[in-house]
Amino acid sequence: MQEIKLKIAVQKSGRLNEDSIELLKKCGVKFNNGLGKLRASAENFPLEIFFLRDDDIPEYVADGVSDIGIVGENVVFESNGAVETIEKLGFGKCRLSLAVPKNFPYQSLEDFDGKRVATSYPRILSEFFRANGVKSDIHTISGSVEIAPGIGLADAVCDLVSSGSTLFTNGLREVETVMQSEAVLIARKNLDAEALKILEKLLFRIKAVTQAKQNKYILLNAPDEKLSEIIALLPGIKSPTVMPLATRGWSSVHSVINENDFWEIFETLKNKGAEGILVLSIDQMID
Ligand code: PRT
Ligand code: ZN
Repeated sequence: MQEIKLKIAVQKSGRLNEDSIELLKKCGVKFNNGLGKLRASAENFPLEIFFLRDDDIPEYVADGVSDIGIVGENVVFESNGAVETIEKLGFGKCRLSLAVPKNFPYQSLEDFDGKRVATSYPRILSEFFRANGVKSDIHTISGSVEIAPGIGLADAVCDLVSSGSTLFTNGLREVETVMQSEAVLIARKNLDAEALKILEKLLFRIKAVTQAKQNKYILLNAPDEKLSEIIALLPGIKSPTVMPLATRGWSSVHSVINENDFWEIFETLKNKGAEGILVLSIDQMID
């Protein structure tokens, strides 16, 4: 009998391609993603990988060409594919925002009434305007949205933003956020039992990888008289590991810490006498 494989669609090339592949590889899935490949079969996991344009992924998943996929939430919301969002993946973060020419005296959403707004996200934008009682004229264009006001095609734009430099260099000012977005794992509704079983196995690994990314392994040397105060700053998963150093009066403390918290408590650790602080990345983390 042939082994059942779960089919996953990832972006063929573009902003999500590398992170999607890295995520699967960190999940221990081995496959050959050589240039120009349209599909690959994993060697050690029941997974078949399809490399597609991101815009097509929700529909391919909804239609059953693929079972699951990795794509930006913005693309999922814009498509009419009946898919479920299973997990946020923490990369490809951006926002879909409204922006106006720098000299536009913007005050509130009402200012978009009767204006021409260029976007590649007509579905999301019209829903946003409808919810906010704005009647604007949405112009759908598929690329280079940011140049539309400059060439007289529109009065404003609604586009994805990450650093903001594209808007800036085109003389535009971001004024409202329509949605926040990041890469997500999507799945077809009503997957059969066997596909679900593989998905659960993969999802368990994905969670271990995404959780690990947000955390760091921290090691430091602490003077024994400050140990309890230092430990209080480093709760760890259960509690930190404390081991005596060969030098009397000193201990080594090992713990796991949220990456953002580290910079918050780093000064306090130093002030309490912590020395030799090492912060290491974690590949996988299972509570
Ligand atoms: O070929 P294919 O259709 O697969 O790819 P694509 O060209 O349609 O998409 P791609 O690779 O550009 O983006 C894939 C996904 O990455 C998007 O759907 C988002 O979910 C996510 N993402 C994250 C972004 C950005 N950040 C982003 N900054 N997608 C696009 N941009 C563009 C934006 O459209 C604008 O042109 O980058 C420019 C703005 O960037 P800043 O840094 O100047 O603000
Ligand atoms: Zn695309």
